[in-house]
Amino acid sequence: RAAIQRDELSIFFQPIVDLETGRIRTFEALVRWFHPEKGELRPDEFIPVAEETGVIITLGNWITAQAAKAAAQWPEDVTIAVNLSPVQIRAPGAALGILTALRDAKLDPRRLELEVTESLFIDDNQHTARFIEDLSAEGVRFALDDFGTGYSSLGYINKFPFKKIKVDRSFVSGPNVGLKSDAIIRAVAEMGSTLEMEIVAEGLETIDQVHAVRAAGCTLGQGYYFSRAVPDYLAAMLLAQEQDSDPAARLAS
Ligand code: G
Ligand code: G
Ligand code: MN
Repeated sequence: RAAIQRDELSIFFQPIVDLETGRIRTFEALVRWFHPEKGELRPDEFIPVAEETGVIITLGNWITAQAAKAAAQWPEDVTIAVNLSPVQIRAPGAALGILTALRDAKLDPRRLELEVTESLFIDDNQHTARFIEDLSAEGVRFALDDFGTGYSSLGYINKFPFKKIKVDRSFVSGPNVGLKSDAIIRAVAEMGSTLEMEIVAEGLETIDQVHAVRAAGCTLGQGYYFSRAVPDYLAAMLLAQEQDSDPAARLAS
């Protein structure tokens, strides 16, 4: 709570790139905490605490509001993705909090994507379905994050209007990548193309990985190869650079 008041939190933005054109299509908002004594704290460390204490509701609304304000400065075809914790979604008035942030920032709801993980559906309830339906009706889009790590139930994809699936980075880089992970990415991408969903490969660190996931059918890519998460002024600069140079050069080597 104090961190919000003391202004120690900021939102960083990591680009998600079109694997056809090399252009930035979306920035994912990722929260950062710069503690005066402890230095940078990772969201993996403090988000769970914020969830346990309920602070995630205030924090989440703050993050969505900041992210929407930043996105309102970008070209209209660039969207913003915000991660939502299940606790945040289950809170009363959750949809209203998001719509208020959009209205205050004057951001078209179609420019907001909400990233949710499967853990949201573990104790599936009507409230969750209602939240997704209500915001979808306003034009907000939903992405299924970290796909491939949990139960990866296809039932959720069948039931909810996801526009995007984010294939977890463990399928893209690291020790467990190979023929098997490649076949899995291909199968997910094939389904995505039939259902007209975007498939994002997360964790791209090398140009070879970029080429591999594009060949496997992923339509979007994210990872250190393109950029780390950066502060808002650098995100704006990345977009400005696209005007002066050929974004497709990002995909060549
Ligand atoms: O880059 P990174 O270390 O920021 O993120 C680590 C984890 O924290 C990821 O799983 C990411 O989804 C989560 N995370 C980052 N920012 C936010 C946020 O604003 N809200 C929520 N709920 N989770 C976030
Ligand atoms: O779970 P979610 O997809 O929201 O988490 C994003 C997390 O992935 C953040 O911690 C972010 O910093 C991290 N990340 C983004 N790109 C890369 C990458 O290329 N390699 C690795 N190892 N981590 C990445
Ligand atoms: Mn995410």
